[in-house]
Amino acid sequence: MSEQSERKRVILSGIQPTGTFTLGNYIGAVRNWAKLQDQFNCLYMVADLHALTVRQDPAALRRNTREAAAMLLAAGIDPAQSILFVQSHVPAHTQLNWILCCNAQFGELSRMTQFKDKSAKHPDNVNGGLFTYPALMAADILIYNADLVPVGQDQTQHLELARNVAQRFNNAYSPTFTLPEGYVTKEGAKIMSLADPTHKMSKSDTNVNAFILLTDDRDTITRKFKRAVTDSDGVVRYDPANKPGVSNLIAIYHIFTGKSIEEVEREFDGQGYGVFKEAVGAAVADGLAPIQGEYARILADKAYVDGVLKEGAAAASRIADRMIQKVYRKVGLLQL
Ligand code: ATP
Ligand code: LTN
Repeated sequence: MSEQSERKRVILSGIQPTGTFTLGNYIGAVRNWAKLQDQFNCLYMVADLHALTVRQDPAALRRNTREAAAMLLAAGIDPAQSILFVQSHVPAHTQLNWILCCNAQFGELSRMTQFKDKSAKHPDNVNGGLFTYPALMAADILIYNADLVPVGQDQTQHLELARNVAQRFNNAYSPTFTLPEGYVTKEGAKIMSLADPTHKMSKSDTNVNAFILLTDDRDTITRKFKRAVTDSDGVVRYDPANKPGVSNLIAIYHIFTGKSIEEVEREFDGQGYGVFKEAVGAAVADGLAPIQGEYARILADKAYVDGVLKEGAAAASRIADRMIQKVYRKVGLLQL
């Protein structure tokens, strides 16, 4: 077997500590991360620098960062198998960010829909970091030569940009970066808001009824699903184009119960939305309960969480520092 085929492929992904994780984050991204640990060399990161592209309260950001790490551990990321770290603890990411900013074009950055959406949402703070956000994300990925990046559908445009920048760099200098592929699962790649099922569920939504947080208790989960916006035809049928609210709930129920879409439709045939919503709430509450238990236990031991992050940062830095030296040399920065 050649050395190349023996090398375990590398996975990197990140999540912003902009608040408590939602069901969308869990289904679209985090749920898959633990499953990939046996098969791949995994690096998982709390993207605190990316969070700064939107104004953050310093104390809340610090708290959210530790809580995000604890939640990732609760969701099954095993520090004995994977490298778990905080983005700002590995300075090579920001070093590579600058090099990639100089290789990313204004035009391609201008086309990013997340930039357009977030600019519209925060018109008073359309900052440079928001604009170059994808270059830092490309740095996160390319610095480890990641092969696969498990994310939700909303991040595929950023991944495409990372590939383009990597390719451009490789052509301009010499082969340096692996071109990363997205790993977007078909199911649940985009969980929709419970208040407006034409928009994705987002943890920074100002309407708390729009999302389920992974820390929501059973009553809150039940209540939020009961209030979820559906439609008036009263039939539990999967049809995302015409019945986005009901289809979103079917997708969630399917993921938490393992029942196929057809089975779900049959199960609630002839029953009203009330019964269906109740069942979705119960399935989600049951599914999240073990994670919530673990989360409380892990978060109570701050020293443990911080210790994991410290070791993670050291392990990630060993890889990233080597790569940034190589890149600096290739672009012609003087080495002493
Ligand atoms: P924010 O509201 O602060 O922009 P967010 O909820 O969109 O945050 P991110 O930290 O940007 O969350 O995303 C973390 C991961 O979760 C990414 O891989 C993203 O694709 C995925 N993700 C976010 N929202 C959803 C969703 N509604 N459905 C599926 N995946 C999602
Ligand atoms: N932009 C991502 C978070 C993120 C990320 C990454 C994801 C930052 N760096 C690298 C994958 C790989 C988001 O979810 N909003």
